[in-house]
Amino acid sequence: MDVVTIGESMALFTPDTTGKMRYASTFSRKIAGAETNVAIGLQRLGYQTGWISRVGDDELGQTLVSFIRGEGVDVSQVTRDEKASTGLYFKELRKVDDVRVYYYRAGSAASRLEPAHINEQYIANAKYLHLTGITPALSETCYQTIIHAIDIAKKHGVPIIFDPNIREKLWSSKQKARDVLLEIASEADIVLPGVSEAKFFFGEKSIDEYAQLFKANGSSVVILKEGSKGTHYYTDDESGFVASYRVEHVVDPIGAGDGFAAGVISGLLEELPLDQAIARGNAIGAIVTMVNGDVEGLPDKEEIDRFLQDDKEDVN
Ligand code: KDG
Repeated sequence: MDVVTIGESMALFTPDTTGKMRYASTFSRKIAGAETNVAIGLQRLGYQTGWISRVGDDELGQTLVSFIRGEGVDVSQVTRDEKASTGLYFKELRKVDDVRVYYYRAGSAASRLEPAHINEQYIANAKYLHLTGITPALSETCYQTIIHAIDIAKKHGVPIIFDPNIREKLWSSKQKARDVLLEIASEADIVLPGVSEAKFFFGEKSIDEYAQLFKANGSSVVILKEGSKGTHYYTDDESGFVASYRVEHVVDPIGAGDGFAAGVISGLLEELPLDQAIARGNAIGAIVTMVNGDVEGLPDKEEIDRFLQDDKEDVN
């Protein structure tokens, strides 16, 4: 397994019309979930991923598992919960710069994930463990599951990649979010926060200061995303900035960060120089915003290579 990830996937309902959702009467059903977005992104680039989760013993749980399995992600570690439902998520596209999300996931099957659901060998055999800050926000047992997974990864020398993915709606308080997410970040080898997330953790500081704070917190590689501007990176030996790609017409920005993560992780798996891995991440993030849906825009290897080649020719 190249990458193992742990988290909740949900049935995503998007109104077929833009504007306030209260006026929408028809919806398209898609699938979403930050961790499976990353896993699917990596599968499309040719990597083998595995997903640890729990779904309801219901039709939508079946839909999720079938779709995600269909993308090639290993779903052998996904269990069914007869007592809770699969979570739902609605996405309201009021305007491209005003996208709102509504969760119906409290008490969902995935929120009942427990440390006992983790198979140690499954994580031990992975090249990377990918985590986001969404899973520990779902419940106390989900938090414990993430801590257990971290312990396993540490024991077996599996590097951890952590995207804080702050979802304030899921936390009881900002302070709790800060404490838990910084605790997890302190165990991660590579962190992928947005600049606005760095501000949430540390207050108003410079990019350099944010990077040093994440390093002092324990991560050796800090990749700081600054949306349409680009991405800053810091390791023990180097630091730099990779500009974003220009997108003429953003259709749906949600999922771009997961596409970015898939691109960067694929570059790490290929042992590309970090700036090239980040350039691929930036490109995938840009492509994802051009398509409606969290996973629909994730490119395959040929599409991303063509995008990067066309960009090089445009520059030359
Ligand atoms: O990053 C995109 C995710 O936010 C989306 O797919 C849904 O996992 C999700 C969440 O918890 O918001």
